[in-house]
Amino acid sequence: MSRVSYSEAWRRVKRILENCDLIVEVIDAREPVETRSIEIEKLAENLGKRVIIAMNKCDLVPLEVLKAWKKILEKEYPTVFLSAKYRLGTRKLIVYIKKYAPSIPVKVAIVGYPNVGKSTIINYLKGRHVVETSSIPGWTIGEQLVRAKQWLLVIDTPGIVPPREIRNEALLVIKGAIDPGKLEDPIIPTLKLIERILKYNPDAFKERYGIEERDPYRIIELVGKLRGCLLKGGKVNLEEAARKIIRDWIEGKIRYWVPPQ
Ligand SMILES: Nc1nc2c(ncn2[C@@H]2O[C@H](COP(=O)(O)OP(=O)(O)OP(=O)(O)O)[C@@H](O)[C@H]2O)c(=O)[nH]1
Ligand SMILES: [Mg+2]
Repeated sequence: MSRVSYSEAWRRVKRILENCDLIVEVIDAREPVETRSIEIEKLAENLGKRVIIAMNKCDLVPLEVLKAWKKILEKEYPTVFLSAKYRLGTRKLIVYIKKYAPSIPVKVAIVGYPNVGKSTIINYLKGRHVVETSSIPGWTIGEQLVRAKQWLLVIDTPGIVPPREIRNEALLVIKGAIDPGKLEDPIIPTLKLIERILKYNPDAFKERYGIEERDPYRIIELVGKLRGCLLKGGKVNLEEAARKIIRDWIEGKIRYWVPPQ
């Protein structure tokens, strides 16, 4: 579980969506489909509010892949790609906010799954550090209203997970939406994550850890050995090694992205 329960986070975000003028849905450019929130989009539609999709963390994905995704997503919503961390493509987001705002000044809700970079985007829009960010998913608990510009109010929100996914830890790991420190049994979700990473980048573990191995279980063992995740007696602490792999993926240290089919 995150520091705020998923159902409470969802309730808060719902209220914010009801009270804003425009919605920026932030997704992770590495996993655009998995980190899109259909629930948010449906609610926005019911409320008659416009949505802009912001594909963040674009520094981790090649340009041609980003362009291909943008083309697909734009069939449904105006889409920008950016790297809030490295301040790439961020001007385009401001241009789109201005373009799609029903009126100016505008109140924009920044929403999405945990850890996609909502708070980092807020800080970028403000031009300095005003909200807390963290590599631990589920960091932001409460909403925070920030006057980013004279004409632009932005609301930071807690990351949300739809109720039907709350118990699917393997899926949440793939979405980067759960704190690996909170997983009771990280092994099975990590095996699934490794399978997915290898599917899209067979060399990912070689690039990160120098491991040629392709068997997911052996990969956890080898990462544990290499990184000194050991139990008394010298056996590998598989849980610790698995958490390490999840953290590395969340932080973009294991390279993979999903191209459009
Ligand atoms: N590589 C990369 N990392 C980013 C980018 N934007 C944010 N991050 C990192 O992603 C992590 C999560 O960022 P936050 O802004 O805290 O994410 P959030 O969506 O507010 O997360 P919650 O509050 O947990 O819902 C942090 O470690 C950021 O430094 C980006 O454009 N590129
Ligand atoms: Mg946040």
